[in-house]
Amino acid sequence: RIPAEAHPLSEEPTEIASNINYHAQFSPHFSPLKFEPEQAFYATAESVKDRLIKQWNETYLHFHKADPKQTYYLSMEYLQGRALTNAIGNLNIQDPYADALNKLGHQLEEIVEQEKDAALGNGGLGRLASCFLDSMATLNLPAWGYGLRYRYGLFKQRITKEGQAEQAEDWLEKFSPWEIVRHDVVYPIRFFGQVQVNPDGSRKWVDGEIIHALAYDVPIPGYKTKNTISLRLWEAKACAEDFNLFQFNDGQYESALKLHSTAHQICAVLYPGDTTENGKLLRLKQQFFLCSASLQDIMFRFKERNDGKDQRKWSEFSSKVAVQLNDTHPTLAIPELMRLLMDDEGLGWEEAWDVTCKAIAYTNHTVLPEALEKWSQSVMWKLLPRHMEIITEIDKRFVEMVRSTRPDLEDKVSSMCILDNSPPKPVVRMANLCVVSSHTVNGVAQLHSDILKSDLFADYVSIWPRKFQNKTNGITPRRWLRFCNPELSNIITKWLKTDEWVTNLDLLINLRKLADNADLQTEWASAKMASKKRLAKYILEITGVSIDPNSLFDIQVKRIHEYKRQLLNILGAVYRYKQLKEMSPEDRSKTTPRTIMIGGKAFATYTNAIRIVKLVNDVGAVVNTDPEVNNYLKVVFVPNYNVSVAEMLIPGSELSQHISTAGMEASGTSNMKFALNGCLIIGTLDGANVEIREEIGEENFFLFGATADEVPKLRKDRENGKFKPDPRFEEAKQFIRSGAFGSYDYNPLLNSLEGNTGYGRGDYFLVGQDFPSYMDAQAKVDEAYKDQNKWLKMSILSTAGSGKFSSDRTIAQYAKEIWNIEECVSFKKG
Ligand code: DL6
Repeated sequence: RIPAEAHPLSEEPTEIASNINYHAQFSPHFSPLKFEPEQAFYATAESVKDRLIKQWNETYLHFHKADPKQTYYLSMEYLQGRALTNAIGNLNIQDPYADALNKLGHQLEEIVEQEKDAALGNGGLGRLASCFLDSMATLNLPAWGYGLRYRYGLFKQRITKEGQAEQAEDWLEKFSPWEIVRHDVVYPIRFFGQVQVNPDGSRKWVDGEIIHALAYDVPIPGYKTKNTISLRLWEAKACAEDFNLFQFNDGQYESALKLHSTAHQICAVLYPGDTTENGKLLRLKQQFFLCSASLQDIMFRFKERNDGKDQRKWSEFSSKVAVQLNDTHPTLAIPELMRLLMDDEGLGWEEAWDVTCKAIAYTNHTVLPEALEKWSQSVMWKLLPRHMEIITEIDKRFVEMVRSTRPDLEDKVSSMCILDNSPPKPVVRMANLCVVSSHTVNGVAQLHSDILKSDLFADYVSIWPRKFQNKTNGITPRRWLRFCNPELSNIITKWLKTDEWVTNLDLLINLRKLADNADLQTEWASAKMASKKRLAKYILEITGVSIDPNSLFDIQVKRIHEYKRQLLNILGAVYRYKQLKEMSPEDRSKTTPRTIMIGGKAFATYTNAIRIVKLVNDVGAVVNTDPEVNNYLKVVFVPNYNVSVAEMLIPGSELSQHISTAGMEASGTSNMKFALNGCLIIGTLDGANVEIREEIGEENFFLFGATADEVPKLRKDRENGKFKPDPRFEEAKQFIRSGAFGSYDYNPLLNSLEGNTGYGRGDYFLVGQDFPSYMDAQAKVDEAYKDQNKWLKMSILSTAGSGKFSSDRTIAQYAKEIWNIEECVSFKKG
C-alpha cells in the first residue's frame, strides 16, 4: 500500500490551479476544446474529490484498525443538494480554490452554480438524513449512511398554465463527480423463490431471482476535521450470466434482457407511484434491496474487523454495530438480520433475536395514519417468503409474551400485534414490527414524542416504558448559515469575536445581549437587504415577477400537503388582496407592503395538493398584474423547490409560515433554518415550533391557532354542527368562487373546507377554525414590521435563540443515548 503522504495536496492557489488543469485534461469527461464554466466545475470537483478520497481512505483505515462501535443510518432518502460549496467550506479551502479558479479565468460563485442538486429525497426526512451525515462527520463519529442510488431523483417541477407539470430529474445526466464506484463491493439480493427445509430442520431461502447491489460511496467531509465518512448508495444491476445471448441473437431482445430491465426498475425513481399492484411490489423491492445490501455489508465489516481472530462471536455484534432505521421504510432490516443470522450464520432464534433487538433502533417521523406503512401479506409472502415466516414468528412470540405477562392488555392485542389479518386484505404493520423489535424508539420533537407515547404507541409504553425517547431534530449550521448566508455569518463572527459558533451553535446566545445595539442592527439590516436583493433577482429570472426588496418577504416552502395548510396561507392572501382592493388609495399607502412566496412540490397523484399549486399561481397572476394593488402585495409561486433554492430563499426571508394543524407536523426542520437566519415565524404550536418559541422567546414568535389538545374536540364539535365560520373566511372562499382568479373550478378544493364530515369534506385540517386567529396574527406582523428597529431586534433574538437546533446537538444525543458510540479520531482537529 502506498502511503497517502506520498501524494501531498497543496493549498497553494497555483498548485491547485495546476491540479484543476490536470483534471480538465486527464479526467476525460469532455473534449479538450473548451474550458467553460461547466468543464471548470467538473475539473474543480475532481480536484476536490482527490482530497476527499485521501481523507476517506485514512478515515476508513483508522476505523478498521480502531474497530470502534459504529452506527449505520439506513434511509430511503437523502436530500444532499449541491456538494462543492459544502466540501470546500468543510475542508476550509474556499479562498485558495477561489484564487485558483481566478487564475484559470473563472469565478468560484459562478462555478458552483453549474452543479445539479442530488435530490435523492422527498422532503424533511431526507434533508434531515443529510444534515445528520454532516454532523456525524464533524463530530468525528464512526458512522455511515446507507441509501439507494436512484437514477432519477425527486421530479423536477415546472409550472404551466395547467399548474404543476412533473419531469424526471436527471441528476446523473452528465455523471456525478462525487461518487466512487466500488467494483469490489457487490452483494446478491434475492427476490421471490421459496423456503427449503433442510433435514436438520434449518431453513434456507432458495430460487427466485437474484439482482446484484453495487456500492457507490459519496465521501462526506466533516467541518474542520479530516474525518470523512461515507454515504454508501446501492445501485441494482444484473450480471452477464443474466443476459440471454441465445434469445438476443434470436431477436427476442426484451426477454433476453429481462433481468437487466428488472434491475433498472429498482433504482429508477424515488417513491414510484404505488396505486397499482406493480407499483407496490416495486416499492417493497426497493426497501428490501436497501436493507439486504446494507446488512450484508455491515456483517461483512463486522467479520472483517476481527483482529486476526478466526471467528468473531455474534454476541459481540451489538457492541460493534448500531443500526438506525429512518422511519419504517427500512423495517425489513429486522427480518433480514434475523434471516442472515439464523440461516447463513447458524444462530438459534433466541440468540439471533437478542442480537437483532440490541442492534436496531427506530425513528418515527409521522403520526399521519396514511403514512404509517402497511404491506399486503400476500405480496410479502410472494416476494419475501422467508421474511414472512420470521415476521409471523416474531408476532406469535410477542402476542404470547403479552398474554402471559399482561393479561390486562388482552383487548389491545389486536391493535398491537404486527400482522393484521382482517379481511379483505391482511397486512403487516411495519411500525408495530419496528416498535416490537427495536431497543429504542424515538420521535423527532418533544410534542411529537409525547404524542407517540400518549397516543400512537401508548400501549407499548405500558410494557416497555424506557424504550421511548425524544430526539428533537436539528439542522447543520454549516450549510444552513455559514455557507448559504456568508454576509450574516461574517457579522455573527465579528460580533461574537469567534467563529466557534459554527461547531458550537449554543454560542449564538451571546448575541442576545447585543440585540439592541444600533451598529449591529445596521449591519444585520444590510446583510438581510443584500440577501433580499439577490433573492429578488433570482425570482425575476425564474418567474418573470419583479418583487420589491423593501416589502416584507414572507415565505412558506415545503412539500404541499393539506395538513401543512398552504391553503390557509393563500386564503389569507386572497382576503388581503380583497381588502386592498376595497381600500382608498390613501389607506392602501399606509399598509405594510408584502411579498408572499410559496414553493413546494405536490405528489403527482395528490389531487388537492395539485389544486393548491394551481390556486397559488392563479392568485399570483391576478394580484401581480393589478396596478392598483401590486405595490402593496405580490404573490409568487417559487417553482421546483429544492435544497439549492432553499439556500437562496432562506437568507432573504423575514417572515416564514409554519402553520400546520397542531399535532400533525412531527417536527419541521425548515422552521429551524429560517429562525437561524433571523427570520421570524408565524406558526401554530406544532412540532418543533413549540421548542423554537421557547428558545427564542414568545414575544418573538407570531402564534395563532388551536393547540394539539384542542384539535380532537374541535373536530367533534364540527361534526356536531357547532362550528360557525368567520365572515372573512367565507368572503375569501366566495371571492375565489366568483372567478376573480380565473375559470378553473376550485369548488372541489374549497368544498373540502365545508360540510361537517365526510370524505374530502368537513375541513379535517381546521383551516376555517384557525382562519380568524391566523388573520389576527398576520395583522400583528404588519404592525411589528413598521417598527424596523424592533423587528431587527426580534430577528437578532431569533438567531440568538437557535443554538439548540444544531444537528450536532441532535446527533450527539443519538450517539450517547441511543447508539452508545464515541468519537473515533485519528487526526488532530482544527
Ligand atoms: O423528521 C424529519 C421530518 C419532520 O421534520 C417532518 O415534520 C415530518 O413530516 C417528516 N416526516 C416524513 C414522514 N414520511 N414518511 N413516512 O417525511 O419528517
